[in-house]
Amino acid sequence: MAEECVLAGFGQAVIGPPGSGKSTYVRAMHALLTSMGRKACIINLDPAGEEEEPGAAVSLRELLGLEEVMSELRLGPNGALLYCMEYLQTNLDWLQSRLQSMRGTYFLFDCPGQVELYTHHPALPSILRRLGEWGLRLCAVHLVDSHYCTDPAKFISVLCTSLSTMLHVELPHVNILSKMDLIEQYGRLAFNMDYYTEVMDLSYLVDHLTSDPFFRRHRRLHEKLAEVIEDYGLVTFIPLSIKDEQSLQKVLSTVDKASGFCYGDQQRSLGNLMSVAVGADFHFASTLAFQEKYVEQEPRTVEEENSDLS
Ligand SMILES: Nc1nc2c(ncn2[C@@H]2O[C@H](COP(=O)(O)OP(=O)(O)O)[C@@H](O)[C@H]2O)c(=O)[nH]1
Ligand SMILES: [Mg+2]
Repeated sequence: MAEECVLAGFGQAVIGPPGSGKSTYVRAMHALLTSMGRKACIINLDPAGEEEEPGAAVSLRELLGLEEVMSELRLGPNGALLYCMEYLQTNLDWLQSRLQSMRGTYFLFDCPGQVELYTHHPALPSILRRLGEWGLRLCAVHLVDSHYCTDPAKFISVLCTSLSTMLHVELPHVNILSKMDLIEQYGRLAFNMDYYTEVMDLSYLVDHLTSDPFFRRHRRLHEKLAEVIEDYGLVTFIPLSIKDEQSLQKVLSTVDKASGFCYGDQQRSLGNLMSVAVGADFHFASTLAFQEKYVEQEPRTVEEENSDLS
């Protein structure tokens, strides 16, 4: 089998800082996909934590554990985690053979929470790139705790991290504000929620921030940071509460558009492609039909495609 086809399929790389809700999201997304009849599995790439991720089909800990790396190489938790990712990067044949046995499944990668992996360390992007070369079309799902919306200075730093993550990871990308059910408990917001999710005119945020005497002398710095974020124009967020299935479905349909899943196989699913192109809301029955088609890998004739459209 040609190397580029060994893993033909789709999936999500779930990334973000520690505690942002990645593992919770992965479990909830797995349950949602399963309830919709879409075959999915969890791949735990986080070697940290005391307990094994429940429901993970594959875990990096089968290859090596954080604790043994810490004790054998005398590294702290952060250094040991980076070592684990570099070890995985040089032993990707292990991951390939584990994933190959589940070919056609939708993969949910639960990634570690070290921010340097997403902003400048080369291991994770290199691993994700390799997965792409094997034919796996991934979307990065980047979770950020919505708590940061309550503080303008923290929100600007979240925008900067999200932007550098998008540029570093180099995948179709969906940013999420997680734990939205807690937003009222977190405190009063200076602007309405759309302002934060759509990342509207940041001069208001800078004005609000510099009304605080402590930040006033750093106004120019914040203006410049806001300018960089606005010039790229890449960062927006989708609000998510794990208890609200509708918000999870909204995330899934955005991810499916970003990764191309909703278009189906580009050569075959003309129907899906056109329904997305005309803005028709994507319905999940067609993704299930696509998955079945995709797994059986049967080429379809033009007549069959046309009958899909009628
Ligand atoms: N209220 C609420 N708690 C959440 C939500 N998502 C995650 N959590 C909690 O946040 C904590 C950290 O979540 P976890 O998935 O372990 O984060 P990870 O370190 O990014 O994998 C856990 O206690 C979760 O129960 C959410 O949408 N709402
Ligand atoms: Mg986790």
